[in-house]
Amino acid sequence: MKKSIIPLVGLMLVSLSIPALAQEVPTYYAVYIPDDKIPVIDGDLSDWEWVPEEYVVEGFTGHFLLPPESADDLSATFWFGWNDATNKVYGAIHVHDDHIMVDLHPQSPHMDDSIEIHWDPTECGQDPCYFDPETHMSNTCQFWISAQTTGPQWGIYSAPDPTTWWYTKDPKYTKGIGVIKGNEIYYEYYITPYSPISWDSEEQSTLIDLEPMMSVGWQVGVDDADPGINRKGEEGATTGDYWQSHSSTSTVWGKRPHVILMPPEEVAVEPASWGLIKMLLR
Ligand SMILES: [Ca+2]
Ligand SMILES: [Ca+2]
Ligand SMILES: [Ca+2]
Repeated sequence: MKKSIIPLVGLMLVSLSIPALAQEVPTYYAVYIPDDKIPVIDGDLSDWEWVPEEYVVEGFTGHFLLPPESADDLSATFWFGWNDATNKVYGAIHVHDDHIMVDLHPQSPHMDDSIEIHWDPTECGQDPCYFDPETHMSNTCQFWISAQTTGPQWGIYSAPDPTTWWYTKDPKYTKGIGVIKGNEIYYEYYITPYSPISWDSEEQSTLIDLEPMMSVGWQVGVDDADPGINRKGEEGATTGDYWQSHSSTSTVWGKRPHVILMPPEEVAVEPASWGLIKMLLR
């Protein structure tokens, strides 16, 4: 039974051998995606096979309602990237899950098998579920991607219907998808960064210009619903309340991890140089 949770930055921390970093908010590195390698958002993750292994993150860190019982219960691999010309961040997640449960909560997909992306382009630290009721503005967003087969697979909590909202209905801004194949779910997405972002219109939103070495707030949580047990760990659940595992880094670290947007020339950067990069950013 595998209960150990591999820190997302484990590879880099081991490489650096600096114990003090283990208690800090994690830092991830978004690989620079060349113009000819922009991924197609379709659930086929072969677009990401070129990414150097230093940028591929396996396992979870952070808080769980109930930790996965084993790698078969829930395990995941994460890819992060960005491109300057498109001014978008891209991501992919491969989740293995022993019981795939979708379509039970079309209005609350986090209670089914799904992922949640917290995105804070200016690292303001605001609650990602919050839109100001008067200004209709938010500085951060919490996106969800589900693999449900009915209804939308992509939206933002506390925001308008994703099928009608200007930001989520038009793929020029953002897109996400989850594709189920047996016991695997393949998620893929991109985000155009606005902060603040307006409930009402693009004109009232502020586009963030992504630049090399920029630090943004970004995390991915994975939700697992399995039959027979609910989120409180109670056996014999017979209703739709099967949500039981959720990995979330913000709870344990106090705030969202940093993601550094790597410059194009650093695609093949050696792990030994991560320490220098971290020092330059302090
Ligand atoms: Ca793809
Ligand atoms: Ca499971
Ligand atoms: Ca599940």
